[in-house]
Amino acid sequence: MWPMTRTTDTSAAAVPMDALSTGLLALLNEKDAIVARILADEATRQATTIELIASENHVGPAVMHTMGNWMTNKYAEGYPGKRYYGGCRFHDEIEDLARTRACELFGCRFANVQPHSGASANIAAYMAMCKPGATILSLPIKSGGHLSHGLKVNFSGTFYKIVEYDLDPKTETLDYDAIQSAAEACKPAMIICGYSAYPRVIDFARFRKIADSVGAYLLADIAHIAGLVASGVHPSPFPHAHVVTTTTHKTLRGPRGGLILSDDEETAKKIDRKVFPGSQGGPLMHIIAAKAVCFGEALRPEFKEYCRRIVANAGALADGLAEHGYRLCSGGTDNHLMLVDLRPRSEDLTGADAESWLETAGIIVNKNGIPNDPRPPMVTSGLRLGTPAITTRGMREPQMHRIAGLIDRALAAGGAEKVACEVRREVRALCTEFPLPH
Ligand code: DSN
Repeated sequence: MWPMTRTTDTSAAAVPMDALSTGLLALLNEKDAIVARILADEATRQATTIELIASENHVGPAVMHTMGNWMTNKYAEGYPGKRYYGGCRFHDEIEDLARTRACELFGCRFANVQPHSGASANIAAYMAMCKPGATILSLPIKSGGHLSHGLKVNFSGTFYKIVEYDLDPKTETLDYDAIQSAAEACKPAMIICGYSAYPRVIDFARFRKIADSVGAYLLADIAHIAGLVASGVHPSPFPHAHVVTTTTHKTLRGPRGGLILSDDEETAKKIDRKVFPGSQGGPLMHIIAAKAVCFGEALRPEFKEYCRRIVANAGALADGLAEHGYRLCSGGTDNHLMLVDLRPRSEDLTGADAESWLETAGIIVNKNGIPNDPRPPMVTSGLRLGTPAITTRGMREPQMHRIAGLIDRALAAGGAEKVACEVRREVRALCTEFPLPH
């Protein structure tokens, strides 16, 4: 069995840990005890809390430990076979492997695995598809879009003319007819679909029709749903999108990083040039190695089952919360996340309070604006919850109903310490029953 490591958080349960992690902490204890202590505390925090942030996950030991490898020592600017540095033979091999696996996983012809993040992927993809100042049609962050889809203070809002489409205010879902009209009115160079807080299926084919009708490119940012797309649990943006961007660390359960996919050779060439030298220097080859491991894991049949369970768990958690009187925006969820309107349970309850009270109880969430939220983004009337991380722990529908009950108990108590401690104890017990991958 794995050795048990007790950290400086003496209130925490002993945390099951794989041998390499235990070895790392022992090494760091000798070389840098301060960092060792901080990392051990974080490992304990993750092991003993319920992670419901929709964009987070727990990587397995293979991905985790591949991130710290020899390839971090190397500059490999350029691409396989065309590098600006010597000594890149194995970097070529690993990058080719990652690209090939990514293409197999997403059913496309070209992959650029070098973007450091989802935002970096978007920067390069926008540069490849649009000239500065071009019009981009996208969903604003307040309605579920991402900051790199056009927020004024972001590069996207600075260098492009952003026109917004919005959700249908009644159904809180995408209104494709309205998007068509918006596209006809503004004639964008590019339309962005794919979101950070949208709980429903995206009709990529419909988006492509809209894009074609006005001569626009279609970019699908599938950062949140990448795992679901790869496993066929959500429809694929291919062959509809001209370019697809994603992160690798959400439902895909890989290292923190970005990825750009495409099907057309000319587009792929433009994208490669805009990643390097357009917007990045040396690729993080150690992370690209971990991306290859992640794609290899996602190609296995058990990953498909994992993604099916993510969605089933999200449905069960949403049902559980609805039974306790919370309102699910759009009426529920089809994917890994849900937006919870707290007001029907208690008019005064804000997302900020809920986030803080739940953290005290060991349940980690993020406050999130709901469509047409009257409260500002740092307060909000809602929470965004997701099930990728708790599904990784092996939790199933019965645990989702239990977690919905724990959330309600902590929130109904208005942050009262006694109740938070009781819930915290139950959270610890659940976490012990369903340990992190090790
Ligand atoms: N910040 C991420 C999220 O939480 O959805 C998106 O990049």
